[in-house]
Amino acid sequence: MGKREQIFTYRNYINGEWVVPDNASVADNINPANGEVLGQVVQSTTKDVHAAVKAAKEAQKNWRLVPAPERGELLYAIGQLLKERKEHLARTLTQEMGKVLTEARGEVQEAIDMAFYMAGEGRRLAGQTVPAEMPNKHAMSVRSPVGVVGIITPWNFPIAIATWKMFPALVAGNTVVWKPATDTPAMAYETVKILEEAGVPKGVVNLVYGSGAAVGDALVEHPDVNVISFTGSTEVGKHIAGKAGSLLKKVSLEMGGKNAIIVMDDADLNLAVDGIIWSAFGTSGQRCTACSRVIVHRHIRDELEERLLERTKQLTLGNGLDETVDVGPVITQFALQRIHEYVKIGILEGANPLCGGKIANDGELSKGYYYQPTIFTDVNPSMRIAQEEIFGPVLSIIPVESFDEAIQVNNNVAYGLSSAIFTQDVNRVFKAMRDLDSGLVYINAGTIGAEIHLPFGGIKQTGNGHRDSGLASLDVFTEWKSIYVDYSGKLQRAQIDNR
Ligand code: UN1
Repeated sequence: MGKREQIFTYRNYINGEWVVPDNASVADNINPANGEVLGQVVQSTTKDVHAAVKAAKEAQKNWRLVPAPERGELLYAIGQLLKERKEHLARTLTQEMGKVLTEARGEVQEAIDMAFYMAGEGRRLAGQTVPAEMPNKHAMSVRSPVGVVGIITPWNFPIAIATWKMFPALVAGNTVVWKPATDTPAMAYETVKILEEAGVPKGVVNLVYGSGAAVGDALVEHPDVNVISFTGSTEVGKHIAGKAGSLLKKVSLEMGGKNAIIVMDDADLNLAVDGIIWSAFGTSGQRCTACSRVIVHRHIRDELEERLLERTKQLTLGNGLDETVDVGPVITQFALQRIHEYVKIGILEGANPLCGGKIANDGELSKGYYYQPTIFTDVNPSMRIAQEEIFGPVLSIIPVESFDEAIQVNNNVAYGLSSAIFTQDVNRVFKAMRDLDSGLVYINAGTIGAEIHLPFGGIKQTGNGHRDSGLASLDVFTEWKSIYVDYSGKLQRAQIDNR
């Protein structure tokens, strides 16, 4: 058998069957660490989307009637399988996405945590019982499933983000059509395999692929898809919001970030340096929560820069499967070029490169897509490198004179996902908690590492008012239904007979 024939093709999963679309074109699934072709992924068509939505709509008729604790039990079984396969999943994730193994394990852990968290929710899904205005009348509100949910997820957290959305959707009684990123089809395949093995009934979760807008648009525009939950770029999010808006369709969007860490003159500098290195260069800066700005008090700027420089120079680049590697590749050649363009922009803008600034292509690295961890100093807050999301290992240091200026610089960007401050001053802590304009705020910690049982998301161009994770995610996947039961045996006219 020739090598090509052995290559696995990642297929659609529709109504419980793994299917290849008619006349399917395929794209390669590439390991960004070394350019190796790991498999091929089908490019679904709008026809596949229609078949998937039809299956999901049909399956929802029964799924919504399965008692929620039973739906939760299925999530518990899924959690167990995820736990058993954690190492395999983490290795698969590192291979196709590039993040280092320790981080890949961490991401799979998020999926496990979400499964168990939402399994428990099957026994809650709490509504409210409240007094009615009239005698012999009962009033309550319950959470009702929305129906069919369209889930569109990115490559940077292929299992965590998908499960943040899928598990609350499922426990609430919805069925799902999932379109993962075509850069990470193996993780989508492994995830759906586990759901299948755990006994998720056919049609309850369906999988389609597609790069470009056609497949996503078909999902967003389909009249039987009741909610869209999307994580990805602000540009695509706006496109989806435009379409969904005119259809009056509920859409939950999690998009970009331009997250900062503020380091005040009273900070524990060792801790701050740890937090910055981890948040800026972890996942090669490819998190929407990544720190790409450090806002530092002038008094400690030199010392902080010196320490950051020393630590950054020690970081090793390479294949994330090697446990000694600190920073893996970025996702594609295109991403690598895009990051490098930003570095060139920074230099033209007059920022001062302290280290990095180049595509890393020594020896083995030349086979993959590696960028040197880069730090710019003397960055002015209005520069493009300090305003736009780069999504790579590029950090800008912005010196400030005061706490108030630090808060102002932090907030003066289009995004509002994650902010952090290092300080020992309790008054500053409380002011920062109040005044930092973002959905996530960290005190004496970096900007990454959100936990799954708290709401995740942001304000301004980062989101549109909804949240993933935590109980807040149930608001995306349920509709409130207010119910009145009048057991008086007569017509009671609210607001009239009792006034
Ligand atoms: C993302 O980058 O889109 O808080 C998600 C974090 C992770 C999730 C990041 N738990 O950094």
